[in-house]
Amino acid sequence: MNISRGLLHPVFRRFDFPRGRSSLRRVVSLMGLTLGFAPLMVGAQTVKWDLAAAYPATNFHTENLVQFAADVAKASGGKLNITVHPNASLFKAPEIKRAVQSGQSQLGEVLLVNFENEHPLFGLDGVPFLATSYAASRKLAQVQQPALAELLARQGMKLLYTVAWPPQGLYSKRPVVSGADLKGSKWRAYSPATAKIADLLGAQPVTVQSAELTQALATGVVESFITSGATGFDSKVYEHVKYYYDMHAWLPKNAVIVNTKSFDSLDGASQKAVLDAAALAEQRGWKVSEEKTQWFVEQLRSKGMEISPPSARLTEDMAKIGAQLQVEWKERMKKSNAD
Ligand code: PCA
Repeated sequence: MNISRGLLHPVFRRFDFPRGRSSLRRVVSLMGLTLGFAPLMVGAQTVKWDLAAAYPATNFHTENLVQFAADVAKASGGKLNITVHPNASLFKAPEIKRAVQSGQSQLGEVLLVNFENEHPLFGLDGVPFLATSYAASRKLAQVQQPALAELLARQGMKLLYTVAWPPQGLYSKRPVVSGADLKGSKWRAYSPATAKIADLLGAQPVTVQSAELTQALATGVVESFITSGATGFDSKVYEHVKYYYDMHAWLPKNAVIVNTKSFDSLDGASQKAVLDAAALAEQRGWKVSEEKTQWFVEQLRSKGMEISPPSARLTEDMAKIGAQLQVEWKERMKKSNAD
């Protein structure tokens, strides 16, 4: 628990506290005991939490997190102070979930599909062509929510909210008319499923997190990939990539999670502040995601990219791959239910 010096009783402020939290706490509790100020101290505590995020500060998910933190601060009367750490500055994207689980960061935002190898449920919204519109994606999210919350609860975390990324399309340095055009291409993957797609296309997958995508393009490590218009825009991919095929292949979700012990340690009013702010953030996030989808694509066009729907041949080739991944996902899910 952090004790904010600014909130201490004026009597304490005159003292020069030794550095370090534990010694500070010792001094404060000693003084509280001696002077009988203990109840005052409890009321004056500010809880400080970190929220590890993987996307840039200007990304719409991150802006939503910052608003969420501001709502929590306000509703808790300044008692719960959340600092959002964007762009994988606190933990790298694939490490955030474990950091929250272990309490190294009380809160985190994760890309669910990153954890598909741990449990197929995490990969559901990354199954190609299963849910390709916002309406379908919201339905899928509702179906997925209880099982996801339960799975995370078993791991010591609480699911606060999820928000979809805009629909995923194909970026390529070279024109792509059919799946065969991607053979041998250096393909950026962000999840097990996107790596599998590369394998099925005969491309060469390399896993690169969003925070490193710009650099991977600049150094020629990557030539093609699937992601949203949002990440294409955030990562200025138009500086290196010419073609975008608006495939609407799936809408993966970010989930905001909190360490259960941290959450349980809050007083009731602060818990309510977190849950209320989370419900608002979920609504706001989905709305902004949908509203900005076309805007992102227009930005790519205005920066010189050629935007087009996939050809009939490419659609067919990708549909085949999607069908295979759907079958494999179901098999893995059956197996995990049997375990
Ligand atoms: N952007 C993230 C995940 C999905 C998306 O649209 C990324 O490319 O890493």
